[in-house]
Amino acid sequence: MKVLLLNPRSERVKILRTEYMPPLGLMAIGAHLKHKCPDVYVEIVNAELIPEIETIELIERSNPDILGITTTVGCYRSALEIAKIIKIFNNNIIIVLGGPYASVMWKECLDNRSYIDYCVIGDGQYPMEQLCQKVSPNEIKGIASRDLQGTPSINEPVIIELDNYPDPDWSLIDSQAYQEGYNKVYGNSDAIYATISSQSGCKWRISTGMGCIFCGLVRPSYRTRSPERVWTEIKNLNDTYGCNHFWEVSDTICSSKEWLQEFHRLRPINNDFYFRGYARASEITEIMANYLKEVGYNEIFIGIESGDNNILRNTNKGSSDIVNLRATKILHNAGIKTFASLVLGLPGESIKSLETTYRHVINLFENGLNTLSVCIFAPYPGSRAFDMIKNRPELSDKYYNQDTFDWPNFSKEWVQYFCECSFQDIVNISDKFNELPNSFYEDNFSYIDKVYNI
Ligand code: B12
Ligand code: SF4
Repeated sequence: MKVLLLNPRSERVKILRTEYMPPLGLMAIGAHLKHKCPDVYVEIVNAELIPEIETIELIERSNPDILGITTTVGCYRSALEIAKIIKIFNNNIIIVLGGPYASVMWKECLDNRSYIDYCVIGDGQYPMEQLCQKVSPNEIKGIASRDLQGTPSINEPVIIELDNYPDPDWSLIDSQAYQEGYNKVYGNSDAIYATISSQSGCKWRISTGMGCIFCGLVRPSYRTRSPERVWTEIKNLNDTYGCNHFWEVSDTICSSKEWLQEFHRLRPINNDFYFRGYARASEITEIMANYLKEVGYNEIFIGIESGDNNILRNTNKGSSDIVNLRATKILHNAGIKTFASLVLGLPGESIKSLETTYRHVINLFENGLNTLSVCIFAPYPGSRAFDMIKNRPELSDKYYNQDTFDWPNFSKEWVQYFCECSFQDIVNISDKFNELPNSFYEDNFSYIDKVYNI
């Protein structure tokens, strides 16, 4: 049995960080399959790193029994296009989609795309193991399939403790290729870099039922790996590849004070590892910043989103201008860089709120903020905002059962119905942010000019 796991090519013109962020989810599934099904041959292909035509040739040459493709909002149509070509090439290849997009859009996907056999919701490890063991899909938890009438239905996933999974398998990728991508961006020859994930889920999203209104990551529970396991993974990556800089991709690293305290307590005596990762502003206290610093964190990403408290309330962000400022000052005093991101066009956005946000950002820069990224809001599947726009009476027929979207247009419609300014006002102010030093525009709207045959 052969399984090929594919990270499809991004549909955007420029995606930050793709050249050095390996597909950790696929490496985790690959590790699990190698551990549980030793007879299964697993390979990972990252279409971001090879010319488009070669991806198809590689898959056809491999001719796997199962093709598993990861999906996000940035590569779903690329995933479908490859799946369709491969299904025509060999109808017997089982095609499975997983990842954040398919986890939410499984019903629409199975309704509209006959060449997709199954969608996996949430963790891919056990569903893929069971598919390899030829368990009937309608008995596999976490799989969505079609019934005899062709109607999609889902077998709800079970929540598995993260320590029950093996660490992602780095031997399945060419780690050197990602290191070269990292050096190209950071030019830091001392840094041998890896990504790790120690936690899954966000307490804020779970406790409030929806989290931030724009959040497209549906995870039913907050889970952590044990701090011992994470340090062991770090030391293994250091022993095997010399890794010393780690990008921690958990949704927020400060969700649990107890976890961070224990991770801090177990740090190596001569700790010369460096980390960067994500946190919520409201979770940053002096104590947490001190733990982070002593563990080796030198940069924290914070979604500040807006500087206007009404907008932050409408967004259910659970923070305020004061909280953002406090977090920036605390991190600065602890010697940790702050990388803040803004989202323009959140519910209720107006020229006044955009100006308030601009002043807030200037204040943050004066108080220790290091870098700012700015993007214009696009309501993605899995978020409350996506449901709000899709279910708008004027639009519900248009978007009924649709699995692909014209995102720039979708964003414009969002602004029309949920903001108090025009799309052009938002574009104008984003240009003004872009002129600030250490600020850059994260372009959500420039897509590769291509018609997808899906
Ligand atoms: C690292 C990261 C990236 C890296 C990706 C590197 C890579 N090749 O994987 C980079 C920086 C390139 C990136 C880019 C983008 N990202 Co990103 N990214 C993340 C982040 C922070 C971590 C992902 C990760 O590694 N998690 C850890 C692993 C272990 O979990 P996992 O990937 O979810 O995989 C598990 C399951 O999802 C499932 N699974 C995954 N794939 C598959 C495939 C199969 C076949 C199966 C069965 C199961 C399965 O099993 C895995 C193991 O349990 C997540 C947020 C998060 N905390 O997860 C956002 C996230 C995935 N990104 C997101 C977005 C929006 C983007 C961009 C569109 C951003 C932009 N403005 O351009 C681009 C799109 C890129 C693209 N090509 O599609 C969204 C996706 C939302 C959605 N509904 O689609 C997320 C969820 C952030 C969020 N909170 O909204 N991203
Ligand atoms: S955007 Fe971040 S803080 Fe907000 S609900 Fe999602 S993971 Fe949690």
